[in-house]
Amino acid sequence: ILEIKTTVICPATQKHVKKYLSQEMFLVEETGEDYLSTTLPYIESQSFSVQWVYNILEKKAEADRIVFEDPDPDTGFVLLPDFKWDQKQLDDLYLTAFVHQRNIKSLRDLTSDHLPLLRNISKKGKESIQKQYCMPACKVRVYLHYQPSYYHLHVHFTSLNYGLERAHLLTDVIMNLEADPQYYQNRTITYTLRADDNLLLRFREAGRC
Ligand code: M7G
Repeated sequence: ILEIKTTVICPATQKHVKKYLSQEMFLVEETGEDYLSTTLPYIESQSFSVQWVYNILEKKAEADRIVFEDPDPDTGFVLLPDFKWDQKQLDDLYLTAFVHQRNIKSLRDLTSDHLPLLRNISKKGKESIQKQYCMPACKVRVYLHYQPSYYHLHVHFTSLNYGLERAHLLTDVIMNLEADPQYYQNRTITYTLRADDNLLLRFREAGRC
């Protein structure tokens, strides 16, 4: 049987349309310094809206879809099915945990101060998925994307059928921060950007790509 899976995005902004058109890719090796001089000013200039995340955290949206919440302002999070998952079958399971703390943009901001938060998400997220979907932890991949599309820290919980592009496994992130509190401020992080990505333009202007 031939199966076709489609994702319908409506309404779609120009940004959505762009995301699904194929584009030449370029590799960026972003040092800690590049982040401060190029990436951070870019993120701040774009004012990417994360209002939809705040709506979820404040129960103004998708409240009925919440699978688990830990309300603690420092270590708490909300876990719910991602838009990419219709919840009809477990082989494409996809949930996302959004942290209650509002000042963590991405993996780059994480230090050893965030270890209690990360350990809490790892433990309670996996337990909730096991309880709700009878999906054992050894069947779930837990990771952060870098660069993310939205700069409010969130963690992906997916079945093993999803690709690993941009993924930084949560267990690795925790171990790296245990070994070096400033690991993600200092480390070079490599990722690809599409030719039409404005961040790539910034790296080109900076002579870094
Ligand atoms: P990302 O790693 O920042 O970006 O993840 P990516 O889409 O490039 O992977 C953000 C995640 O949030 C994605 O998996 C989106 O599908 C998901 N997402 C985006 N929006 C606008 C919503 C939403 O309103 N509700 C839910 N539940 N998930 C969303």
